[in-house]
Amino acid sequence: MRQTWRWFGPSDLARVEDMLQAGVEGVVSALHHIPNGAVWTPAEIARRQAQIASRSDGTPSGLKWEVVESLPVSEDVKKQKGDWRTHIANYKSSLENLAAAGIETICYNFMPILDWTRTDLNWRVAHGGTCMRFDIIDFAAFDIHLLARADAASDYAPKIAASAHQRFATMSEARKLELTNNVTAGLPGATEHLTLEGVRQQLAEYDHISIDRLRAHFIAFLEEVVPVAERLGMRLCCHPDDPPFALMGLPRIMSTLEDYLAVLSAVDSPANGATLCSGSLGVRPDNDLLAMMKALAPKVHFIHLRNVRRDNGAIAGSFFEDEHLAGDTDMVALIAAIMTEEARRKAEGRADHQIPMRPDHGQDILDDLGRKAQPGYPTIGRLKGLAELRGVMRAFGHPELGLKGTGAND
Ligand code: CS2
Ligand code: MN
Repeated sequence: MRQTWRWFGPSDLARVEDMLQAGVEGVVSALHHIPNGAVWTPAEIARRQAQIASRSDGTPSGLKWEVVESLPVSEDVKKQKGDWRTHIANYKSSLENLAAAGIETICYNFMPILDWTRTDLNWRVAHGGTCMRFDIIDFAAFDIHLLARADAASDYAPKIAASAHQRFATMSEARKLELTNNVTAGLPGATEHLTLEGVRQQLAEYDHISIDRLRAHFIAFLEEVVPVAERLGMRLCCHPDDPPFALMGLPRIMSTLEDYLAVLSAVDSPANGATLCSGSLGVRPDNDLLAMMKALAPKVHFIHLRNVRRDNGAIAGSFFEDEHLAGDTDMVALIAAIMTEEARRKAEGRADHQIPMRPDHGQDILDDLGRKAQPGYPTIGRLKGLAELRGVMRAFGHPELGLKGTGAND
Protein backbone atom coordinates (compact mmCIF):
# COMPACT_ATOMS: atom_id res chain seq x y z
CA MET A 1 0.00 0.00 0.00
CA ARG A 2 1.09 3.52 -0.67
CA GLN A 3 1.24 5.38 2.65
CA THR A 4 -0.71 8.59 2.20
CA TRP A 5 -1.97 11.29 4.56
CA ARG A 6 -4.80 13.76 4.34
CA TRP A 7 -3.69 17.39 4.29
CA PHE A 8 -6.23 20.22 4.40
CA GLY A 9 -3.84 22.80 2.91
CA PRO A 10 -1.83 25.62 4.52
CA SER A 11 -4.41 26.01 7.31
CA ASP A 12 -3.76 22.41 8.42
CA LEU A 13 -2.06 22.15 11.82
CA ALA A 14 0.33 19.60 10.32
CA ARG A 15 3.03 21.13 8.15
CA VAL A 16 4.52 19.55 5.07
CA GLU A 17 7.64 18.69 7.09
CA ASP A 18 5.47 16.98 9.72
CA MET A 19 4.16 14.68 7.00
CA LEU A 20 7.74 13.86 6.02
CA GLN A 21 8.63 13.04 9.62
CA ALA A 22 5.56 10.79 9.84
CA GLY A 23 6.95 8.82 6.89
CA VAL A 24 4.21 9.87 4.49
CA GLU A 25 4.77 8.88 0.84
CA GLY A 26 1.94 10.77 -0.88
CA VAL A 27 -0.64 13.43 -0.09
CA VAL A 28 -4.44 13.36 -0.14
CA SER A 29 -5.98 16.80 -0.44
CA ALA A 30 -8.87 18.85 -1.81
CA LEU A 31 -9.71 22.42 -2.77
CA HIS A 32 -12.07 23.06 0.13
CA HIS A 33 -12.50 26.74 -0.71
CA ILE A 34 -14.13 26.05 -4.08
CA PRO A 35 -17.93 25.81 -3.77
CA ASN A 36 -19.49 22.41 -4.49
CA GLY A 37 -20.47 22.19 -8.14
CA ALA A 38 -17.88 24.71 -9.42
CA VAL A 39 -14.91 23.87 -11.65
CA TRP A 40 -11.49 23.21 -10.14
CA THR A 41 -9.33 25.32 -12.42
CA PRO A 42 -5.80 24.41 -13.53
CA ALA A 43 -4.45 27.43 -11.61
CA GLU A 44 -6.06 26.39 -8.30
CA ILE A 45 -4.93 22.80 -8.75
CA ALA A 46 -1.37 23.94 -9.50
CA ARG A 47 -1.38 26.16 -6.41
CA ARG A 48 -2.18 23.24 -4.09
CA GLN A 49 0.40 21.07 -5.87
CA ALA A 50 3.05 23.74 -5.27
CA GLN A 51 2.10 23.98 -1.56
CA ILE A 52 2.58 20.23 -1.20
CA ALA A 53 5.83 20.19 -3.15
CA SER A 54 7.76 22.47 -0.80
CA ARG A 55 8.56 22.67 2.91
CA SER A 56 8.03 25.90 4.84
CA ASP A 57 11.60 27.00 4.12
CA GLY A 58 10.99 26.64 0.39
CA THR A 59 13.11 23.53 -0.15
CA PRO A 60 11.51 20.66 -2.12
CA SER A 61 9.52 18.17 -0.07
CA GLY A 62 9.51 15.42 -2.65
CA LEU A 63 5.81 14.91 -1.89
CA LYS A 64 3.05 14.95 -4.47
CA TRP A 65 -0.70 15.38 -4.40
CA GLU A 66 -1.71 11.81 -5.29
CA VAL A 67 -5.37 11.47 -4.29
CA VAL A 68 -8.23 13.96 -4.33
CA GLU A 69 -10.53 13.69 -1.33
CA SER A 70 -13.09 14.83 -2.05
CA LEU A 71 -14.22 16.18 -5.37
CA PRO A 72 -17.67 16.85 -3.90
CA VAL A 73 -20.89 15.96 -5.68
CA SER A 74 -23.30 18.87 -5.21
CA GLU A 75 -26.65 18.57 -3.48
CA ASP A 76 -28.25 19.62 -6.79
CA VAL A 77 -26.77 16.56 -8.51
CA LYS A 78 -27.94 14.27 -5.69
CA LYS A 79 -31.46 15.70 -6.00
CA GLN A 80 -31.41 16.31 -9.78
CA LYS A 81 -32.56 19.83 -9.15
CA GLY A 82 -31.53 23.35 -10.07
CA ASP A 83 -28.11 23.53 -11.68
CA TRP A 84 -27.42 19.80 -11.62
CA ARG A 85 -26.62 19.51 -15.33
CA THR A 86 -24.12 22.37 -15.14
CA HIS A 87 -22.60 20.81 -12.03
CA ILE A 88 -22.08 17.51 -13.85
CA ALA A 89 -20.46 19.35 -16.77
CA ASN A 90 -18.25 21.16 -14.25
CA TYR A 91 -17.36 17.86 -12.57
CA LYS A 92 -16.13 16.58 -15.93
CA SER A 93 -14.08 19.75 -16.44
CA SER A 94 -12.54 19.32 -13.00
CA LEU A 95 -11.63 15.73 -13.90
CA GLU A 96 -10.00 16.95 -17.13
CA ASN A 97 -8.01 19.57 -15.21
CA LEU A 98 -6.93 17.12 -12.51
CA ALA A 99 -5.87 14.52 -15.09
CA ALA A 100 -3.85 17.16 -16.94
CA ALA A 101 -2.09 17.87 -13.63
CA GLY A 102 -1.27 14.17 -13.23
CA ILE A 103 -3.78 13.32 -10.46
CA GLU A 104 -5.68 10.11 -11.18
CA THR A 105 -7.43 8.93 -8.01
CA ILE A 106 -10.60 10.78 -7.06
CA CYS A 107 -12.57 10.04 -3.88
CA TYR A 108 -16.08 11.39 -3.32
CA ASN A 109 -19.25 10.35 -1.54
CA PHE A 110 -22.95 10.32 -2.26
CA MET A 111 -24.44 11.04 1.17
CA PRO A 112 -27.32 13.51 1.21
CA ILE A 113 -26.71 16.70 3.23
CA LEU A 114 -24.31 15.45 5.90
CA ASP A 115 -20.91 13.84 5.45
CA TRP A 116 -19.75 12.00 8.59
CA THR A 117 -21.88 12.27 11.72
CA ARG A 118 -20.82 11.97 15.38
CA THR A 119 -22.35 12.90 18.72
CA ASP A 120 -18.97 13.43 20.46
CA LEU A 121 -15.85 14.93 18.97
CA ASN A 122 -13.65 14.64 22.09
CA TRP A 123 -14.75 11.53 23.93
CA ARG A 124 -12.36 10.51 26.67
CA VAL A 125 -10.89 7.00 26.35
CA ALA A 126 -9.28 4.95 29.12
CA HIS A 127 -5.68 6.02 28.33
CA GLY A 128 -6.62 9.70 28.76
CA GLY A 129 -6.68 10.66 25.10
CA THR A 130 -9.88 11.45 23.22
CA CYS A 131 -11.62 10.21 20.10
CA MET A 132 -14.83 10.67 18.15
CA ARG A 133 -17.90 8.73 19.12
CA PHE A 134 -21.43 8.12 17.87
CA ASP A 135 -24.02 7.34 20.50
CA ILE A 136 -27.31 6.18 19.04
CA ILE A 137 -29.25 7.22 22.15
CA ASP A 138 -27.83 10.75 22.08
CA PHE A 139 -28.41 10.92 18.37
CA ALA A 140 -32.05 9.84 18.77
CA ALA A 141 -32.46 12.45 21.54
CA PHE A 142 -31.15 15.07 19.13
CA ASP A 143 -33.36 13.90 16.28
CA ILE A 144 -36.57 13.52 18.32
CA HIS A 145 -36.25 16.46 20.71
CA LEU A 146 -33.81 19.06 19.38
CA LEU A 147 -34.33 18.76 15.65
CA ALA A 148 -37.92 17.71 16.46
CA ARG A 149 -38.29 15.89 13.15
CA ALA A 150 -41.88 14.81 12.61
CA ASP A 151 -41.35 11.06 12.07
CA ALA A 152 -38.29 10.76 14.25
CA ALA A 153 -39.70 8.80 17.20
CA SER A 154 -41.06 6.01 15.02
CA ASP A 155 -37.78 5.66 13.10
CA TYR A 156 -36.03 4.15 16.14
CA ALA A 157 -36.49 0.82 17.86
CA PRO A 158 -38.80 1.36 20.87
CA LYS A 159 -35.93 0.62 23.28
CA ILE A 160 -33.78 3.35 21.73
CA ALA A 161 -36.60 5.91 21.60
CA ALA A 162 -37.46 5.24 25.27
CA SER A 163 -33.82 5.62 26.36
CA ALA A 164 -33.56 8.81 24.30
CA HIS A 165 -36.62 10.33 26.06
CA GLN A 166 -35.13 9.45 29.40
CA ARG A 167 -31.71 10.84 28.59
CA PHE A 168 -33.09 14.04 27.13
CA ALA A 169 -35.13 14.68 30.27
CA THR A 170 -31.96 15.13 32.32
CA MET A 171 -29.71 16.55 29.61
CA SER A 172 -28.06 19.88 30.52
CA GLU A 173 -28.53 22.90 28.27
CA ALA A 174 -24.78 22.93 27.63
CA ARG A 175 -24.86 19.33 26.40
CA LYS A 176 -27.88 20.05 24.19
CA LEU A 177 -25.93 22.83 22.51
CA GLU A 178 -22.79 20.74 22.21
CA LEU A 179 -24.74 17.81 20.79
CA THR A 180 -26.35 20.05 18.18
CA ASN A 181 -22.98 21.48 17.19
CA ASN A 182 -21.37 18.05 17.02
CA VAL A 183 -24.09 16.49 14.91
CA THR A 184 -24.17 19.41 12.50
CA ALA A 185 -20.40 19.84 12.30
CA GLY A 186 -19.11 19.23 8.80
CA LEU A 187 -15.95 19.39 6.82
CA PRO A 188 -14.88 22.70 5.29
CA GLY A 189 -16.33 22.98 1.81
CA ALA A 190 -17.90 19.52 1.94
CA THR A 191 -20.79 20.48 4.17
CA GLU A 192 -21.33 23.85 5.74
CA HIS A 193 -21.87 24.24 9.46
CA LEU A 194 -25.63 23.92 9.47
CA THR A 195 -28.18 25.47 11.83
CA LEU A 196 -31.14 23.38 13.00
CA GLU A 197 -33.45 25.36 10.75
CA GLY A 198 -31.02 24.84 7.89
CA VAL A 199 -31.05 21.10 8.50
CA ARG A 200 -34.89 21.06 8.57
CA GLN A 201 -35.08 22.93 5.28
CA GLN A 202 -32.59 20.63 3.62
CA LEU A 203 -34.31 17.52 4.97
CA ALA A 204 -37.61 18.69 3.49
CA GLU A 205 -35.99 18.63 0.05
CA TYR A 206 -35.46 14.89 0.38
CA ASP A 207 -39.05 14.14 1.35
CA HIS A 208 -39.80 12.67 -2.07
CA ILE A 209 -36.45 11.06 -2.72
CA SER A 210 -36.59 7.36 -1.95
CA ILE A 211 -33.59 5.05 -1.77
CA ASP A 212 -34.32 3.84 -5.31
CA ARG A 213 -34.61 7.37 -6.62
CA LEU A 214 -31.36 8.48 -4.99
CA ARG A 215 -29.64 5.42 -6.45
CA ALA A 216 -31.03 6.28 -9.89
CA HIS A 217 -29.61 9.80 -9.52
CA PHE A 218 -26.29 8.33 -8.52
CA ILE A 219 -26.21 5.99 -11.51
CA ALA A 220 -27.18 8.86 -13.84
CA PHE A 221 -24.22 10.83 -12.45
CA LEU A 222 -21.89 7.85 -12.95
CA GLU A 223 -23.10 7.32 -16.53
CA GLU A 224 -21.94 10.86 -17.26
CA VAL A 225 -18.64 11.05 -15.40
CA VAL A 226 -17.27 7.48 -15.52
CA PRO A 227 -16.64 7.45 -19.32
CA VAL A 228 -14.72 10.71 -18.94
CA ALA A 229 -12.66 9.31 -16.07
CA GLU A 230 -12.01 6.11 -18.03
CA ARG A 231 -10.84 8.03 -21.10
CA LEU A 232 -8.50 10.07 -18.88
CA GLY A 233 -7.11 6.95 -17.15
CA MET A 234 -8.53 8.05 -13.80
CA ARG A 235 -10.00 6.07 -10.91
CA LEU A 236 -13.14 7.32 -9.20
CA CYS A 237 -13.75 5.77 -5.78
CA CYS A 238 -16.89 6.26 -3.74
CA HIS A 239 -16.56 6.56 0.03
CA PRO A 240 -19.19 4.71 2.08
CA ASP A 241 -21.85 6.29 4.26
CA ASP A 242 -20.56 7.20 7.71
CA PRO A 243 -22.16 5.76 9.76
CA PRO A 244 -23.54 3.15 7.35
CA PHE A 245 -27.24 3.40 8.15
CA ALA A 246 -30.08 5.86 7.61
CA LEU A 247 -29.97 9.07 9.64
CA MET A 248 -32.76 11.62 10.07
CA GLY A 249 -34.92 9.70 7.63
CA LEU A 250 -32.51 10.43 4.78
CA PRO A 251 -31.91 7.79 2.11
CA ARG A 252 -28.49 6.13 2.32
CA ILE A 253 -27.26 4.00 -0.56
CA MET A 254 -23.58 3.19 0.09
CA SER A 255 -23.63 1.25 3.34
CA THR A 256 -23.25 -2.43 2.41
CA LEU A 257 -21.57 -4.72 -0.11
CA GLU A 258 -24.88 -5.02 -1.99
CA ASP A 259 -25.03 -1.22 -2.25
CA TYR A 260 -21.54 -1.14 -3.75
CA LEU A 261 -22.19 -3.99 -6.15
CA ALA A 262 -25.38 -2.31 -7.41
CA VAL A 263 -23.67 0.91 -8.46
CA LEU A 264 -20.36 -0.59 -9.56
CA SER A 265 -22.10 -3.07 -11.85
CA ALA A 266 -24.58 -0.49 -13.18
CA VAL A 267 -21.70 1.39 -14.83
CA ASP A 268 -19.07 -1.29 -15.22
CA SER A 269 -15.67 0.25 -15.79
CA PRO A 270 -12.27 0.11 -14.09
CA ALA A 271 -12.77 3.85 -13.53
CA ASN A 272 -15.85 3.21 -11.38
CA GLY A 273 -14.46 2.02 -8.06
CA ALA A 274 -14.65 2.06 -4.30
CA THR A 275 -12.95 3.64 -1.33
CA LEU A 276 -12.80 0.90 1.27
CA CYS A 277 -13.20 2.77 4.58
CA SER A 278 -12.90 0.14 7.29
CA GLY A 279 -13.98 2.59 9.98
CA SER A 280 -17.21 3.61 8.27
CA LEU A 281 -18.22 0.16 7.04
CA GLY A 282 -17.02 -1.57 10.22
CA VAL A 283 -19.77 0.05 12.27
CA ARG A 284 -22.22 -2.57 11.00
CA PRO A 285 -21.66 -6.03 12.44
CA ASP A 286 -23.15 -7.47 9.22
CA ASN A 287 -20.43 -5.83 7.10
CA ASP A 288 -17.67 -8.40 6.79
CA LEU A 289 -14.69 -6.24 5.83
CA LEU A 290 -12.59 -9.16 4.58
CA ALA A 291 -15.42 -10.41 2.38
CA MET A 292 -16.00 -6.88 1.10
CA MET A 293 -12.34 -6.43 0.25
CA LYS A 294 -12.34 -9.72 -1.62
CA ALA A 295 -15.59 -9.06 -3.48
CA LEU A 296 -14.64 -5.53 -4.55
CA ALA A 297 -10.93 -6.27 -4.95
CA PRO A 298 -10.08 -5.13 -8.50
CA LYS A 299 -12.12 -1.96 -8.02
CA VAL A 300 -10.76 -0.86 -4.65
CA HIS A 301 -8.84 2.26 -5.63
CA PHE A 302 -8.31 3.88 -2.23
CA ILE A 303 -8.28 2.63 1.34
CA HIS A 304 -9.07 4.28 4.66
CA LEU A 305 -7.78 2.22 7.57
CA ARG A 306 -9.52 3.05 10.82
CA ASN A 307 -11.01 0.91 13.54
CA VAL A 308 -14.23 1.32 15.47
CA ARG A 309 -15.56 -0.49 18.51
CA ARG A 310 -19.28 -1.05 18.78
CA ASP A 311 -19.89 -0.24 22.39
CA ASN A 312 -23.48 -0.12 23.50
CA GLY A 313 -24.06 -3.72 24.41
CA ALA A 314 -27.38 -5.02 23.19
CA ILE A 315 -28.39 -1.72 21.56
CA ALA A 316 -26.81 -1.60 18.10
CA GLY A 317 -25.64 1.63 16.51
CA SER A 318 -23.16 3.20 18.95
CA PHE A 319 -19.42 3.10 18.42
CA PHE A 320 -16.20 4.92 19.17
CA GLU A 321 -13.06 5.32 17.10
CA ASP A 322 -10.59 2.92 18.66
CA GLU A 323 -6.85 2.63 18.07
CA HIS A 324 -6.00 1.39 14.59
CA LEU A 325 -5.06 -2.14 15.68
CA ALA A 326 -7.81 -2.39 18.30
CA GLY A 327 -11.57 -2.24 17.69
CA ASP A 328 -13.91 -4.72 16.06
CA THR A 329 -12.22 -5.00 12.66
CA ASP A 330 -9.38 -7.49 12.43
CA MET A 331 -7.00 -4.94 10.94
CA VAL A 332 -4.12 -7.37 10.55
CA ALA A 333 -6.28 -9.78 8.53
CA LEU A 334 -7.62 -6.90 6.45
CA ILE A 335 -4.10 -5.70 5.62
CA ALA A 336 -3.19 -9.26 4.57
CA ALA A 337 -6.21 -9.34 2.24
CA ILE A 338 -5.28 -5.97 0.72
CA MET A 339 -1.64 -6.94 0.20
CA THR A 340 -2.74 -10.21 -1.38
CA GLU A 341 -4.86 -8.22 -3.85
CA GLU A 342 -1.90 -5.95 -4.57
CA ALA A 343 0.25 -8.99 -5.35
CA ARG A 344 -2.44 -10.30 -7.70
CA ARG A 345 -2.51 -6.96 -9.53
CA LYS A 346 1.25 -6.90 -9.79
CA ALA A 347 1.24 -10.36 -11.33
CA GLU A 348 -1.32 -9.09 -13.84
CA GLY A 349 1.00 -6.21 -14.69
CA ARG A 350 -1.44 -3.56 -13.50
CA ALA A 351 0.18 -0.14 -13.15
CA ASP A 352 -2.05 0.63 -10.14
CA HIS A 353 -1.00 -2.46 -8.16
CA GLN A 354 -0.07 -0.32 -5.17
CA ILE A 355 -3.27 0.96 -3.57
CA PRO A 356 -3.11 4.33 -1.77
CA MET A 357 -4.02 3.98 1.91
CA ARG A 358 -4.30 6.58 4.63
CA PRO A 359 -4.80 6.30 8.37
CA ASP A 360 -8.36 7.63 8.46
CA HIS A 361 -8.71 9.60 11.67
CA GLY A 362 -6.70 9.11 14.82
CA GLN A 363 -7.23 9.59 18.52
CA ASP A 364 -6.07 12.84 20.09
CA ILE A 365 -3.05 11.99 22.22
CA LEU A 366 -0.05 13.80 23.79
CA ASP A 367 0.27 17.30 22.33
CA ASP A 368 -2.81 16.80 20.13
CA LEU A 369 -4.94 17.34 23.24
CA GLY A 370 -6.12 20.92 23.37
CA ARG A 371 -5.10 21.68 19.79
CA LYS A 372 -7.94 22.44 17.44
CA ALA A 373 -7.30 20.14 14.51
CA GLN A 374 -10.07 19.14 12.11
CA PRO A 375 -12.16 16.62 14.06
CA GLY A 376 -10.53 13.21 13.56
CA TYR A 377 -7.31 14.64 12.11
CA PRO A 378 -4.82 15.15 14.98
CA THR A 379 -1.18 14.95 13.88
CA ILE A 380 0.25 12.67 16.55
CA GLY A 381 -2.71 10.29 16.78
CA ARG A 382 -2.63 9.74 13.04
CA LEU A 383 1.14 9.42 13.02
CA LYS A 384 0.79 6.66 15.61
CA GLY A 385 -1.90 4.96 13.53
CA LEU A 386 0.20 5.13 10.39
CA ALA A 387 3.24 3.77 12.22
CA GLU A 388 1.26 0.81 13.57
CA LEU A 389 -0.18 0.02 10.16
CA ARG A 390 3.24 0.36 8.55
CA GLY A 391 4.64 -2.17 11.01
CA VAL A 392 2.04 -4.75 9.99
CA MET A 393 2.70 -4.02 6.31
CA ARG A 394 6.43 -4.39 6.78
CA ALA A 395 6.01 -7.73 8.53
CA PHE A 396 3.77 -9.10 5.78
CA GLY A 397 6.18 -7.81 3.13
CA HIS A 398 9.17 -9.61 4.67
CA PRO A 399 10.70 -11.98 2.09
CA GLU A 400 11.14 -14.88 4.55
CA LEU A 401 8.35 -14.36 7.03
CA GLY A 402 5.67 -12.49 5.08
CA LEU A 403 2.64 -13.62 3.12
CA LYS A 404 4.22 -16.73 1.62
CA GLY A 405 2.63 -18.09 -1.50
CA THR A 406 0.56 -15.01 -2.23
CA GLY A 407 3.28 -13.12 -4.09
CA ALA A 408 2.90 -10.21 -1.64
CA ASN A 409 6.57 -10.37 -0.77
CA ASP A 410 8.02 -10.80 -4.26
C1 CS2 B 1 -13.63 11.02 5.81
C2 CS2 B 1 -14.88 11.36 5.05
O1 CS2 B 1 -13.11 12.32 7.64
C3 CS2 B 1 -13.76 11.39 7.22
O2 CS2 B 1 -14.52 10.71 7.91
O3 CS2 B 1 -13.33 9.69 5.71
O4 CS2 B 1 -15.39 12.55 5.46
C4 CS2 B 1 -14.56 11.40 3.59
O5 CS2 B 1 -13.57 12.36 3.37
C5 CS2 B 1 -15.65 11.75 2.67
O6 CS2 B 1 -16.84 11.15 3.00
C6 CS2 B 1 -15.24 11.33 1.27
O7 CS2 B 1 -16.04 11.92 0.33
MN1 MN C 1 -13.17 7.27 5.67
